[in-house]
Amino acid sequence: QQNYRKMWEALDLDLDAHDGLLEVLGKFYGDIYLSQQGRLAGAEYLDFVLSEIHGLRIQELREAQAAGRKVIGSFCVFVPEEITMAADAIQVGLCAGAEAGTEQAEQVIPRNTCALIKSFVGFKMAKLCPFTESCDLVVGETTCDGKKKAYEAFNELTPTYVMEVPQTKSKAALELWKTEIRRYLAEVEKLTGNTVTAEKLKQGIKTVNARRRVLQRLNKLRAASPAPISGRDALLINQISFYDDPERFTAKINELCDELETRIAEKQGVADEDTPRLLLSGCPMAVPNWKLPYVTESAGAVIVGEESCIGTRNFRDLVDESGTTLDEMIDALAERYMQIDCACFTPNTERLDNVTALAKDLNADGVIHYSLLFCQPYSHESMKVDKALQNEGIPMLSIETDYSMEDVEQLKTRIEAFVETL
Ligand code: BJ8
Repeated sequence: QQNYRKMWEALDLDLDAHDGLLEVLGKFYGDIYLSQQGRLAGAEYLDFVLSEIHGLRIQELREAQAAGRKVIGSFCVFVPEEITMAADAIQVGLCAGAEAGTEQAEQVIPRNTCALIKSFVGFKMAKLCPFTESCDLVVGETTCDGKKKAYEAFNELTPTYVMEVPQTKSKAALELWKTEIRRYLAEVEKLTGNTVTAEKLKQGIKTVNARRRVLQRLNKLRAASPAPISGRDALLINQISFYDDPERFTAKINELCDELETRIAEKQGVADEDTPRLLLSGCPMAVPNWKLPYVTESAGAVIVGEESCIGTRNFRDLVDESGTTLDEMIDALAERYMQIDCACFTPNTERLDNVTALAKDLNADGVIHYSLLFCQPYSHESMKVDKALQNEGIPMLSIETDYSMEDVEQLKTRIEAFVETL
């Protein structure tokens, strides 16, 4: 702790406010995670990573920086980590899952902005996040209007590079995206002083694919009944995948999956076999946003999947590994990323097929659609997702909320009522 304080000081964090944040986080974690019964032995890794969230991992990043490497932060699964890695930089997904610095944030972005955006601007302005403060560059993207405009304000606080994510899936859009990947590649080369070679990019693709594969493995195992892992723990695994070292993460989660396989063979679960199984679908849940999974699992259901960017949207598709030249690999990257079914695209009908297929694959009894308040793209799509699920006879509950705890009781009542109908 003493060493960490020096490190936090060097990062110019607001130490008192940061102490307060760690205290709340620790309490939350205890209530939501450590209180669970029958957790996996492999959850020790999750507890350790979380307990060291602002400690050991930050220290690793600082050491890497001292050795000349760069750290790049992102807020979206469109930022191609393969390229970042190929330039020997480290990419971290920045937390945007807690209410912090809201008042400060509202000085530079409108009040009717979603909680995720307010959170990342607030964390920065309140000097609370050692990840954000460790970044040599932050990479934004033109997805929703809220984020796109928030990056203009963010750039005034810290260097922010913006990738132009297309809004449609046309051929021209794919070509634009290829150009954007090349532009990003040049930017990271400039930042790091390293050249992205075909060999390095191939390695980056393999490392990120391996992480996707282990998350796919976990996802498949969750189809078992009784559910072998809680939705809370599975969400945490997905959240950690954005900032822990990729190779360590992949190895640890593979071990955890081995343990899950044994559990499944022994018909052991975290809930009884007749517990209603729910799929969460919609906006990403960034660390430490555990509110909805906690409320849902306290309302007598178990969560068996997350159709979101901190979930299947991040690992469903792999990059084709057969390319040998830089050009071929960039094409393969562009094609893979353009399969992401984010609600910011129009039209985005593939998401409707993907949600229904996932609900069936995971033997879900129902779906909770989660939109953050003021999130236009996902709120619009909740209606379409509802219709698509209805056609397949799968019930859905639509929830709109933010990060405050004020509506927890109300949410619980609604979810309990929904669960009773299943
Ligand atoms: S690829 S989902 S991570 S953009 S909740 S900020 S959409 S108003 S997060 Fe996303 Fe990339 Fe798409 Fe995924 Fe805007 Fe909505 Fe807020 Fe959102």
